[in-house]
Amino acid sequence: MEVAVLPPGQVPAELRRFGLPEFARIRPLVGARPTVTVTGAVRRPTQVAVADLLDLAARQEQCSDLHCVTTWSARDLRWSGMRFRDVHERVAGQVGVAGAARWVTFAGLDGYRACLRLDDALADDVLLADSLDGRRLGAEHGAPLRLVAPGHYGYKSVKHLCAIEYRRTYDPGSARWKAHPRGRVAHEERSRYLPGWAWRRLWRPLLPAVRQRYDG
Ligand SMILES: Nc1nc2c(c(=O)[nH]1)N[C@H]1C(S)=C(S)[C@@H](COP(=O)(O)O)O[C@H]1N2
Ligand SMILES: [Mo]
Repeated sequence: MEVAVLPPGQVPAELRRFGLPEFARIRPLVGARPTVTVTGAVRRPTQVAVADLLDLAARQEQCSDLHCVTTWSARDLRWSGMRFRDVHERVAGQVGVAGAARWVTFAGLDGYRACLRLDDALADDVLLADSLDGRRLGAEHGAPLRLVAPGHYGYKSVKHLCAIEYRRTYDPGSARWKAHPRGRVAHEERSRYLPGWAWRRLWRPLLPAVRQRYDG
């Protein structure tokens, strides 16, 4: 039997709703016609219905793992949705994204925000997903649409997506100083200031308390 190896410092877990503790009690209500606002370093900010966004490009199916900085990993999640790159290519000209935009912040209906370097967000495996394991994404895991960025720690994969903000500069977002600007799993970029292996030891003991806030 082939046993795939998890990235350094990660342990396998079931997928459960999780996030920053301060967002644990916010379960956004998704309206009948949800939209995504495209704004920031653009000439013509716009708002697109999620339904129209999903018609912009070919649907992609992807099986990937979700790695949280607090050291749990949920494996083999079957996402379906659009490549962010395909959406970007169709919308960027329309909104007039500034040539100097190097970063992109994704925001959720709960007010949560996370920023990716634009070139990282344009990778093949970065999706705007509306489906998980063959079912429409529920309130639990990010309805109506969530970002899936498997090469980056989970805090970059914003649930309940309602805004895409192109930026000239990095934006720490909701995780503030705890966020790493790139957050690449392969480089163990868990947080800033200390190496990844040091953050493992700091984040792991906090996991049970955060779990409890989400489960309770
Ligand atoms: N809108 C929103 N997105 C979010 C978060 C959040 O609190 N709010 N938490 C992030 C973190 S830290 C993780 S690990 C994943 C967890 O995804 P899950 O709830 O589907 O397990 O969502 C990410 N996206
Ligand atoms: Mo996380």
